[in-house]
Amino acid sequence: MSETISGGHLVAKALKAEGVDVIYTLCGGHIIDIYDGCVDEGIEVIDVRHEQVAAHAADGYARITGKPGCAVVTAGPGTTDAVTGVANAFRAESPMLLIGGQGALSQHKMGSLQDLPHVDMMTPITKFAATVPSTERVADIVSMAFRECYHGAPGPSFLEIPRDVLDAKVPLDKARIPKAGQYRASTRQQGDPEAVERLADLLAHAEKPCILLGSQVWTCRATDAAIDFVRALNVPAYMNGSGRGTLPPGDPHHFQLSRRYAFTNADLIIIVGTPFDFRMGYGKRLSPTATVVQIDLDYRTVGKNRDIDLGIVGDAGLILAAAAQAASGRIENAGARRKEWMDELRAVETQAYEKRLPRQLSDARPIDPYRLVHEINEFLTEDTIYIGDGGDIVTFSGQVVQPKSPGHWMDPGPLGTLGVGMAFAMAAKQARRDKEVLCLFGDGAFSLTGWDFETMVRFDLPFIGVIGNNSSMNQIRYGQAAKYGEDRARVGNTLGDIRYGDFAKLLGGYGEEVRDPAEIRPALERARESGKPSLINVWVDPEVYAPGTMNQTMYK
Ligand SMILES: Cc1ncc(C[n+]2csc(CCOP(=O)(O)OP(=O)(O)O)c2C)c(N)n1
Ligand SMILES: [Mg+2]
Repeated sequence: MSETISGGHLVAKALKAEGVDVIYTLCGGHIIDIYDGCVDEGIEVIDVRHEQVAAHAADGYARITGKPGCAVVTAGPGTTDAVTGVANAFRAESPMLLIGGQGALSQHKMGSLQDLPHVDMMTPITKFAATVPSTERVADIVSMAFRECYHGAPGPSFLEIPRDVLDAKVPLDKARIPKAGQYRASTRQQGDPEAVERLADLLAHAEKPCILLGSQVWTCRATDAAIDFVRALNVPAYMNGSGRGTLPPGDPHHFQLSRRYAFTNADLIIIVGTPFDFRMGYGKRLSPTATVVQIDLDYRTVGKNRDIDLGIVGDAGLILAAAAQAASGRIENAGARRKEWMDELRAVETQAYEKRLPRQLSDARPIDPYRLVHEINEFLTEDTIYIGDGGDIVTFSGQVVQPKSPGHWMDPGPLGTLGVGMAFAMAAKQARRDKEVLCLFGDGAFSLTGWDFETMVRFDLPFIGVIGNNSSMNQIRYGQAAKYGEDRARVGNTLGDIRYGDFAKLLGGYGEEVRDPAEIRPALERARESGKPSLINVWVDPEVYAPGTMNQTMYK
């Protein structure tokens, strides 16, 4: 008799071929054969408390490792619970595969347990969604889904595997099992060489250039190319999303607080790997007279919402390196020529910083959120991965916290999903045991997925959790107060006064309550020392709001 293999074991072989060494999951009878396959292939199984967390963790794993992440959930509610995680990965351009169970094909449309039209549900929020029709094709279709994750800007794929397809055993020689490194090619594109030449030309003539290094700079692992580019051509750089940390704070080309000034006054603006979405005011905040260049992995993003002077589709690293090379020799004395512009921006930057500094150092009680995010910024090391998960408190941190290394900043991305924090911390710590992980939560955001703190304890994944606790969904409350008046501002946004430090202890972690600003730093140090998953619950002033919240920029 020839050797046989089941569908679940074929899934595990396909994951192994892709280099995936962990799946995030919440169990169900439809999917257990995949676990059995993972045991054979040496793939770790991390079981979480909510499928949303499994999907966010797969997204986070992809961001941290550069490999696709994988979450495995059961049919019906398991899959619907994971929708938010897939949707977040879709908007954030994060390559992950969600595998959902499904009722047996032999019971198709008969009303089997947890039967739902998963593929229809997932199609609009994935790059590829399909049913696996036969056991022989399981590994083949998993590898197809991974190929599709890398079409243009990366994104998620979804597969549902009916229970009988997954559990059946087929002769090994009948199954197609793609071999590692032999079923998909690099999708890195160099960009149209003529367009790169034009960019070099624009750079040679610009007096006041600036560049925005967006998330794709990290996705493309283009950090070195971006650094070489800004240094060789003397271009001030702003960073957003996962692009934060490309240059370390203190670097002469690292700018942050003068972004609006630069976008208003520059003569050449180069936007790399970030769409003209709400975070960019749909492109309206860029000077109408500036020459605008947009570089992106996805042709659909280039020129969307705002006209551009030059668009280049392709890999950020290859394009920046080629443009720097083409411009070198053509730019005479870029350093001296742009010194005045750089000085001008630095002055704006310094003024904005000094204006805010007293707030950052405030001894006020209740604690000024600026003080909390200032303390966190001071506490971060080059090896701390920073995660933000919340509303107003995270808006504060976006202004003040500066990651010290590339790839050390994680936020949900343009879906603005509360609840990513625990999952991102889980993926980051699991993939990079050598790193410290710090997550700042709003108390509202924390409570969406906070039970997975227990998973962090169970898998011994120490991290420093900080809760900016204002007993409110403050970012929303601000808008309600502004629109309906203070007497109606408290509807639907008030949370209990929860001692989350005690919650951490209950679940086996380290916890503290902090009400004195002078105690923030020592508490953070003790959390670091504890070597445990921790929650430092910092009671911040609920009556102050971040400028970004007060401008309600996210709705504009
Ligand atoms: C999943 C999800 N639900 C709802 C929202 C809408 N929302 C945006 S900010 C916010 C308040 C968050 O409260 P918290 O995390 O406590 O942060 P705070 O604003 O109080 O600092 C809410 C509910 C969202 N972004 N994501
Ligand atoms: Mg809150």
